[in-house]
Amino acid sequence: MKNLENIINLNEYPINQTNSDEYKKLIEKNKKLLDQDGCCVLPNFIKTQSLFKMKEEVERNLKKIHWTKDSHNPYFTKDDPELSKDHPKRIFTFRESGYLNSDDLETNSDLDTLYESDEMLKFVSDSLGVYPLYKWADPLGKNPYSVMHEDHYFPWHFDGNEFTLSILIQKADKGGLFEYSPDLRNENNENFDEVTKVLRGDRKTVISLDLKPGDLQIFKGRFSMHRVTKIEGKTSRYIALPTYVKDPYRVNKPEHSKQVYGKALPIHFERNNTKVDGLID
Ligand SMILES: O=C(O)CCC(=O)C(=O)O
Ligand SMILES: [Fe+2]
Repeated sequence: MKNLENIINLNEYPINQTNSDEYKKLIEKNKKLLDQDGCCVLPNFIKTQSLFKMKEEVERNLKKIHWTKDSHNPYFTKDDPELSKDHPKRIFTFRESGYLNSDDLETNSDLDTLYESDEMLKFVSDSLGVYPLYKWADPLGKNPYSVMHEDHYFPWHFDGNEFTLSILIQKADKGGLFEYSPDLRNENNENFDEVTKVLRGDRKTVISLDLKPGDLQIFKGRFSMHRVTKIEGKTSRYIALPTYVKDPYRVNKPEHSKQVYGKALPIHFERNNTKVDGLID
């Protein structure tokens, strides 16, 4: 268990003692929240000293960040003029935000150590009740930092991977809230009508979270459409995004990777035809 005790608040969250009653209780609680709300938030999961190291890692590497100013539909696909104008694949919203991609993390970074640990994988798998669960093979998207400055906005979308953790590192003065519509689509139903409603501003199914630095959130990014509201004020928002998947081989589609992480690598083209779950992207 390499250094995990320096990163995670193991007293409160004994993810390294999977036979303990505390661990079992924790899993029960997470499962209940994930079933009820489509997400669970674990306050103070990350130790303050590690949070500080993560913040410094982001700030040391600001020059490597890939910035995007572009318009996206919720699936990160190209426009499809064959479809009617009000189809959600044709509803594009402007995004401005940046990523420190996973291949630009520092060696032995706390974020990498946490992500690569077997304890974390087991904990997420048990919390979701998904077996087997894998770390993502995508070299860019597997555990990046997302960085947003003043006025940046990350519009409604679905992720390419099934499950995402988020660890807020630095909070914006105002705005920068994570909002999601739980389980809006599933493997058998894209639910275009409801997706369109949320894109048009319907708030009926939307939950807004005011995460705190050090909180760990587990959510189902491929099924719950989500966004980050506009950043207000001078303080930038930093968040770490470790990801987990059902298929250890599949990676993002090249177009999705280009739109989100700024580039596509040979692996994205080589694995482009991997059978997926039937959802658009
Ligand atoms: O920054 C967040 O809270 C979520 C970011 C996100 O949805 C993504 O990077 O795909
Ligand atoms: Fe996302």
